[in-house]
Amino acid sequence: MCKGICRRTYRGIVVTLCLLFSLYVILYPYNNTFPPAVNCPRGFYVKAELRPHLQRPPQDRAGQGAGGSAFALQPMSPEGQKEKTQGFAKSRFNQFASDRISLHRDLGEDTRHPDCVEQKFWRCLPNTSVIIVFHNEPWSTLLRTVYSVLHTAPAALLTEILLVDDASTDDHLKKPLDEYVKQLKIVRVLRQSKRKGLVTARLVGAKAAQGEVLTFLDSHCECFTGWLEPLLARIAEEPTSVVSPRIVKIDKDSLKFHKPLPGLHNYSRGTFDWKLTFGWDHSPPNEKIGRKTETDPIRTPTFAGGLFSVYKSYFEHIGTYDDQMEFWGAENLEMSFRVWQCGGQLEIIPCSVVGHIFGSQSPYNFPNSSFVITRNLVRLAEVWLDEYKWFFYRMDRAAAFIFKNNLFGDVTERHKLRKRLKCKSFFWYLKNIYPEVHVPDVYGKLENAGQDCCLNVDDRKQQQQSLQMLKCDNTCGIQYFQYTVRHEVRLNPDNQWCLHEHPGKFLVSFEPCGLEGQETAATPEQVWLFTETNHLKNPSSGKCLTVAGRMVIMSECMPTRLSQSWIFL
Ligand code: UD2
Ligand code: MN
Repeated sequence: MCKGICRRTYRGIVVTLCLLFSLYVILYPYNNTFPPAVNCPRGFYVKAELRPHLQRPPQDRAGQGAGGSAFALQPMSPEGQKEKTQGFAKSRFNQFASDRISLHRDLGEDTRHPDCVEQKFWRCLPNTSVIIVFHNEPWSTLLRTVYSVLHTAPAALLTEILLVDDASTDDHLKKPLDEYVKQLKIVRVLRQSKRKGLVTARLVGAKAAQGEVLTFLDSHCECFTGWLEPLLARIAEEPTSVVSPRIVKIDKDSLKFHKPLPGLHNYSRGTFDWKLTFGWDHSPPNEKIGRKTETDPIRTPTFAGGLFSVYKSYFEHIGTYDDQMEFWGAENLEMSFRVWQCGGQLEIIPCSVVGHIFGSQSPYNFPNSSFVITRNLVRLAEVWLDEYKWFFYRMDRAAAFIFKNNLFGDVTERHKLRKRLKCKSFFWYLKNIYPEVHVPDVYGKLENAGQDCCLNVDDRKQQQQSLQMLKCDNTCGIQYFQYTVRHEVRLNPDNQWCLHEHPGKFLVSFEPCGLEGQETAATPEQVWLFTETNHLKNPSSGKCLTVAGRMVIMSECMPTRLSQSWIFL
């Protein structure tokens, strides 16, 4: 009898295994891509299914800029020269040339990596709205952007193109534009009545969009063959991804489109410095970042911010934008830090190539432009940078001024968002997403917000009684301190002395630093956190550094107490 049971069990196991194996074989194709959507018909899109909305009209191969080539210089009449100079002054790129290049120019043969050219896509890609915001963009660059989408994006995946006008004043962008786009069917113009900047303009577009995915482009782009499918495929596979194409240069002087060079496949990624300026560097070697094929995404610490795709629902989930940021600047870093810190990922998709005209400088004249940009940066620093914001304020005096005088507006809603999404710290971001970053030491005076006084140490005897508050003029001792990545407040210039709490005694003094090796944590009595309310708090005792007359003591932390509010300047 036992034998019979064993045989039956054995047969059962074999049958189950066979069943599992057949299921695996049937479902295998999906395993390699992304979790199949419920009604995902099997198989790949065939070419005919990815036909664009509009076929490109036949192009004159010898025409100006044809195939993405440079505008050829010709002898110029004085009027031509004048037009060119004026165009440059207004748009910061060669508008004269752009106006003479076909709005439909094709970009020649597909020079992407062969793996990109051959890449196939499962019939499950989400559709997208393309959102293009603009302010006083020349007609030719705006329309070439629109046509390049219509000529390349598969009609089946392109829900609409939304052009959002950030209160342009140029006449051609008013009625003539409305009239012109009527014939393009899926193109709509939306308008902000008041000039508020690209953030709110993009939000107008995002709100109106009907596609599952939002794809943002600047108003002077040209899309290369096959740019859209890899973006959509990646977010279908990883719905918390925010993906950028590989952005190539369209030359501001000649309008030459810099196609990917065959055989040259080193990629850039986005970075930043402590002035919070966006920059590019080379992505680490493939082996180091676990890239196995040329179609794999490249993780990027930050992104340029103008060209990207994201699920509409994820864009909303992750807090869209900080809508108090005005005009231009900083929204790209804000979104980069937010996406990473709050559980998403930011990637560049190398098979997706889009060209962009990098003008000689931002052409927008808005009142107080440098103040506005810095204020936007302070908003992001206050929300996402934790104690690392002091690096920024040390580097940028204007930012420090805006911070100190509370001119950056209210960021409570953004803090609430950070809390609601349970976002990680900036320290986590640097350690895990951008470990190559250079972290400088912050050094400077420690000014108390309640009075115009600085922490001062008598340099003759570095002891408790010599720690006091004096005028911030360096006349009676040392007023320079260093705030280290390990959260110590060190005394410059010899650096061997650390601000030290004496637990249970309300006393604080400078004592020899406990931290020896780079890997160890600092002594608990010497750890100081700069809190959101600008308190210097010792986490082990929970007390805060407090000014009492000319003395400095430890006392219970009270959020609104100015005598506990410190500024590192
Ligand atoms: C980069 C981004 C840009 C944006 C900016 C920081 C790329 C290629 N470009 O600078 O998208 O993230 O960094 O803010 O990633 N615009 C308005 N209203 C304004 C100003 C600009 O609608 O007040 C439009 C403008 O017409 C353009 C877009 O916003 O379509 C971006 O402006 P840009 O092209 O001057 O920015 P860019 O490329 O120098
Ligand atoms: Mn741009």
